[in-house]
Order: sequence, then structure tokens, then C-alpha cells
Amino acid sequence: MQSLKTKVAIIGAGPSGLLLGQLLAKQGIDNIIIERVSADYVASRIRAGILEQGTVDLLEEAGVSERMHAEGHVHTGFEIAHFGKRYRIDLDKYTGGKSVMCYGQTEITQDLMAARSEKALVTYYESSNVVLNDAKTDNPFVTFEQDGQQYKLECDYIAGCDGFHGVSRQTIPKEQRTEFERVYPFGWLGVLSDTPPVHDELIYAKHERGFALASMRSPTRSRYYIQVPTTEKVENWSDDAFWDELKKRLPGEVAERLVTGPSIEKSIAPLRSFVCEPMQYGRLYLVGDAAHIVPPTGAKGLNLAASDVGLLYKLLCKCYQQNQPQAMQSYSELALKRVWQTERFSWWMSNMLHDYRDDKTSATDGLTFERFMNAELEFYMSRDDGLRIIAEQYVGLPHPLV
Ligand code: FAS
Ligand code: PHB
Repeated sequence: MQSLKTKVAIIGAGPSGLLLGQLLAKQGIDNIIIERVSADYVASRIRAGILEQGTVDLLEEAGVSERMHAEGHVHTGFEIAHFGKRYRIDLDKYTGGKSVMCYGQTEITQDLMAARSEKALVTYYESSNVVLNDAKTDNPFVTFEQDGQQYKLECDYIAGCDGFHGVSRQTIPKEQRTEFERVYPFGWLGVLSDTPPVHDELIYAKHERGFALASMRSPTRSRYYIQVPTTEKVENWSDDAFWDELKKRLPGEVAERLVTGPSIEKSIAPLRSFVCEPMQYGRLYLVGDAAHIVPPTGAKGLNLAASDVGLLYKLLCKCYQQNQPQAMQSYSELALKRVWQTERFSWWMSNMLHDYRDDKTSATDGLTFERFMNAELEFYMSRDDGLRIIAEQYVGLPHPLV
């Protein structure tokens, strides 16, 4: 067993782990990342596309924002289409000049990985049997294997950045954690294509055939989604079938402009709301998808992970640089305030924009719920205050103050 030592052991090299590692390193706080899969696999994952200003600010602080500013696109608004009628949510007007950045999570991950290797920071990819030990003591440690070698990593703190299926949340004994969950009665079939986006801003479309989203990655790369039943299989969807269905759900004048082409990625993601309380256990801190999941309707998953990272980073700086280890006790309470507000917005947007008529999972029958949600959407689209409420949450609520 080879012994290692660091200040912060980070489990997972997704955006949460990589961003935390980069921020800590810039403050001279030593950290080691342990990742289950290969670097290539991490770098190839296709996920989120919209960044809140708070996330952009953290990437700037981490020193990895150059390519984002060069290749990303600032969006000052987006559209909601309700049965073909289009409403623009003017982010600039309703939030006093705030905006969002359109830049893929895949790019962020690659930028963070490049920065980490430039600094020769230590990451153990393709690790197995990762076990978090003695998290409730002052001397936690992580054991893991890589290339047949067994390791023991001693540390002061463990950041559980290992996503929904990771080991960190499971380290908190079942009787000491509470899990809140809502599984939605539909999923998102997503396509990535090297075709020009159908519009220069995002369009969230509510249609009687189901929800659709027209997004993008660049002027030559588009990202589209359509709502599908949870039972749907991606192999049932040819590219042509996807394009035909998308056209039916987008507003007519938009659909006419749609440029189709071969999918370079096509997959179905289930939708769920999930929160684990508390988000800390002894010297283990859950970050990002390890602690919570949101339906992607509010473009919040990656951004909520980033706000957890920012909070833990600030508390660790207080701990090491101002000799205030007691600051670490406030992480879960501070994080959960923003987590639940963001969960609520994502749940609310999902309820308003998807087709629930076939939903048999809720107490309210699907048709009745559908009528409620049509009225909800019309109420908010018909008044400045309603559009402002959506805009303020879409650009991102303030990050926790430390
Ligand atoms: P991640 O899951 O990204 O990373 C966790 C890392 O931990 C992974 O690299 C994993 O390999 C590693 N790991 C797991 N178990 C481990 C173990 N035992 N030991 C070591 N390492 C381990 N969000 C949006 O905002 N918009 C979207 O459109 C959107 N689309 C999504 C589509 C899909 C299919 C999925 C799954 C998520 C999507 N999300 C979206 C949410 C997504 O972007 C997450 O919020 C984001 O990846 C969170 O980052 P992390 O917390 O780093 O978790
Ligand atoms: C995306 O571009 O992948 C995307 C954008 C906004 C969302 C969800 C996904 O709400």
C-alpha cells in the first residue's frame, strides 16, 4: 500500500472536482483528484451548455476562462414558445444587464483538464475500489487502486465530487441522510449536430405533442432535445424521425428554417429532482451531482454544481488562510438554501413546459394538471413581473455569501 498525503482529497474529475482543484491550487491549497474513468472519457462527455454569470466568474477566478470568452457566446435573452406563440425573456431588461454564456460543459472540462496538467497537479484516472474512510474523524483517508497498485491518501478534508452514482453520498450512513426525489414521467432525447442553430437564442417550446428545446454550442454546432416517454429507446429514433418530430414542435416559422444533418451524438436522459440532506458528514463534503440533481429544463445542473464549488472553496480558504476551521461547519446549511431554490425553479419550469397528459404518476390526473400549467404559463408570460421572475432565476440567484 503506497501512502500519499494532501490537504483536500477530491473524488471525481467532472466539472465540480476539476474546478475545485483548480481554485484551491491557485490559493496554494494542495489537492489530489481520484477519478474512476479515463481522462479521455471525462473529456468526451456531452452535457450542459448554458453558464450563469456566477459560473463564468468562478472560471475566471480559476484562470480557465480565456477560450470561453473567445469561443463562447453571451446570450441576453431566450424564448419560450407556447403552442406556437413566442415570448422573449429579455434577460438584459429584467435583470439590470445580466446575461448567460453559451459554452459547452465538454469545453469547460477540457479547459480545466488542460489547466490541471499544465500545473502538474495530481489526478489518478482509472481508479477503482475507491473507499472513503474515517470521514467522521480528524484524520480521514481515501483508499483506492490504480494499475494494480493500492494507495492510501491521507487528507484533512474530502470533497465528494463524484456525481449521482458516486461513492461519496453512500459514505453517509443511510440513517443519517435524507434523500428527496421526484422522478418525472418523461425523458429528453437529445441530438448534437454540426448544423447551424435554428435561432440565435434558445427556444423552449411547449407543444401539444410535447416539449422541445432548440439550443446550440457554436454557430456551426446545434443541440436539440425533445420530450419522450420514459420507456423510449434511442435506437427507435432515426435522425430523420427526430428532425421530423422536432419540426412539428417548434413554431412554424422557426421549423421552416431548421437545417438538419447527421447526429454526432444522440441519447436519452431521464429527468429527476433529487436532494441529499445534509451535504456534509464529518470531514466529507458533497458537491454538485453527488448531492443533488435537477431536471435540465432550467439549465441549472452544472451551474448549481459550480455554486457548491464556490462555497466550499471559500470556506476552505477561510479554514487554511484565516485559521477558521469552524467555518467548515456551515457548508451544508449555506449550500442547501440555494440548492432548494434552484430545485424549485427547475421543477417549476419542467411542470410548465412539458406535456403531462399521459402522466399517471401524480395524484392530479394529467389532463387537469395540463390545464393548470397552461394557465400558469399564460399568467407569467402575460406580465412584466412574470417575465422578470423567470429572468432573475435563469441568470442565476446570488451565490452564498461567506
Ligand atoms: P459529474 O457526474 O459530471 O462528474 C462526476 C465524476 O465523478 C465523473 O467523472 C465520474 O466518473 C466520477 N466518479 C463517479 N464515481 C466515482 C468513484 N467511485 N470514484 C471516483 N470517481 C468517480 N446540466 C445542465 O445544466 N444542462 C444540461 O443540459 C445537462 N444535461 C445533462 C445530460 C446528462 C446525460 C447528464 C447525466 C447530466 C446533464 N446535466 C445538465 C447535469 C450535468 O451537467 C451535471 O450537473 C454536471 O455534470 C455536474 O458535475 P459534477 O458534479 O462534476 O458531476
Ligand atoms: C443545452 O444546450 O444542452 C441545454 C441548454 C439549456 C437547457 C438544457 C440544456 O435548459
